[in-house]
Amino acid sequence: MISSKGVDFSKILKRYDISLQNDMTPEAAAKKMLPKDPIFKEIAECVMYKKFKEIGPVVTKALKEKNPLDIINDGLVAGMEVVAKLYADHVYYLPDIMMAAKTMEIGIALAEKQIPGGRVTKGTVVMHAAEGDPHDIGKNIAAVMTRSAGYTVIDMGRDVAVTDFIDEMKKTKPLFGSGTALMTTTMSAFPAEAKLMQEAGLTMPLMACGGAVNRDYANSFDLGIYSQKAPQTPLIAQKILDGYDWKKIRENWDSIVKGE
Ligand code: B12
Repeated sequence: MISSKGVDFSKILKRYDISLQNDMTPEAAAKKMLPKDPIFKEIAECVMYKKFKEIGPVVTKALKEKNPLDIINDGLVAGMEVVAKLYADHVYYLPDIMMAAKTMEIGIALAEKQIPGGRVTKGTVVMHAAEGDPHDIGKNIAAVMTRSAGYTVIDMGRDVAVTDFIDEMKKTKPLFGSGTALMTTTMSAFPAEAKLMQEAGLTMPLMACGGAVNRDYANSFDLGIYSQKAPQTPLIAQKILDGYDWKKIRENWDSIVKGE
């Protein structure tokens, strides 16, 4: 009878073509990119190694010592950054990403419950991921941060039709709207939305975000402003509350985000 005893599966289930192309391994990426703080490191490791059964207890334990927003940014998001790097280097595949994202989301849900505030709202923000775009992890993080900074967030989800976003903006008249695009094929939703907003007489800024977008692109159409990272959003939102319009935000962008 054939026995699998003693077989080293790591050599069989190995993409030798990829191994030849680069030296990147999860362990090498972890060494380079994982946070040094042991509590954040343990959280980030759960995400990068897709330990979705362990993340709950690990985050619950961490919440006794660390601030929930730091747990999200320095632990959960840090782990997801390693995953994105491994995906870019063809070490991880789509199923890995989906499991890692799920692990991160379990952690975010737990940390979010411990964020104080949220009773008094400073204003409403409408968020969405662009039409055709399924990437919503960054948007979800931005929504958590914006809520925790005291704003009401209407999160329209992902793959939101341009017309649905405009209808929501007309109905809610928020402080500003934000959109996320991680694909070059979906980022053109933002200038289209900005044009429709103007036709509807809406003048609030439209924050264009996500990996496909950069500051030049966001500044290339009227109403467009940029936010590179989720933690920058509350700083920009505060300026909108202070009366800054989209032009003034653009002019003062560097000083507003203060290296965040
Ligand atoms: C996770 C992921 C997926 C997941 C998405 C799960 C989900 N629910 O989001 C799944 C597996 C579904 C997926 C699918 C696809 N993906 Co994908 N995916 C990724 C990946 C690896 C990571 C993205 C991510 O979540 N990063 C972590 C988060 C935290 O980062 P982030 O979104 O950039 O957010 C940060 C900032 O951008 C910003 N931000 C983001 N949104 C917002 C919003 C606001 C308001 C603010 C202030 C800030 C902000 O703040 C965050 C950090 O602070 C990227 C690679 C990469 N390096 O980015 C590819 C990537 C985006 N995917 C890509 C592609 C091509 C696809 C597919 C088309 C693949 C395929 N062939 O099927 C499909 C989409 C099919 C479809 N149309 O339905 C390409 C896009 C290429 C391009 N330029 O167009 C990328 C870049 C990979 C690559 N290098 O080719 N993907």
